[in-house]
Amino acid sequence: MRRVTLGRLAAGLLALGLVLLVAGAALGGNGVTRSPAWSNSGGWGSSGFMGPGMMGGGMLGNGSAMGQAMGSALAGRVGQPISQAEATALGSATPAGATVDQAAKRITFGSSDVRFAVLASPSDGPDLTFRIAGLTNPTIVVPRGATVTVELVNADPDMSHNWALVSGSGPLPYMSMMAGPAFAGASAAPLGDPTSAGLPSETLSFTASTAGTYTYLCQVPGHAEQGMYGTFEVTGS
Ligand SMILES: [Cu+2]
Repeated sequence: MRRVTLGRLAAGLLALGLVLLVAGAALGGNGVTRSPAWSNSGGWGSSGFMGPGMMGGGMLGNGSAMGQAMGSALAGRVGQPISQAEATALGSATPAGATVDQAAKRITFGSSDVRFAVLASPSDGPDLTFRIAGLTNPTIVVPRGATVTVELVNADPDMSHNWALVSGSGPLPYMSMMAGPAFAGASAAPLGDPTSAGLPSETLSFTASTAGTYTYLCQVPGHAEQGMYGTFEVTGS
């Protein structure tokens, strides 16, 4: 597992900010800069990121354009590049200590050390989905208190993606996708397009401290709505 340095994360977030400014300007508005929620948003995935200005600018329903702009702007800036072969292997590997039920599309972890890799939208799979242990958007089950380490790889040739865990389950209303992570640390910075150096990867980790049903999803606008999400269960009491 690799760690993304704070410096790299900061660089990525700065680049994202530039993208948002450019996107806002391109739409003929200044939705990002005028959003008062930005200053108290606490992160790119919170309400400030998708303030009313952005929503009113035609972004809703046009997530691909946003994701593509972010993908090219962030290319080579966030995460550590890995080879296509390594990414492919990560996408199909059965995580240590996990039981994979192919038919039920369910991955159950028995121990409190949970580690798995996530391929975002691999080009040889359904568009705008996650691949984990060879499955598309599987349900992931972990015991309460587990330390969860996720390696995210952007396998999409021309689109930015991230991975975050939020409260609640089922198809989510658009705005609720922009909620903060369910647990501290349970969200990744958006990754850019793969480059000649490889596919960008980053690692996040969090403690699944409260039992319940959660949703993992991509927070790039429009992506979860189009199917880039799955169920995450924390069992126990
Ligand atoms: Cu995405």
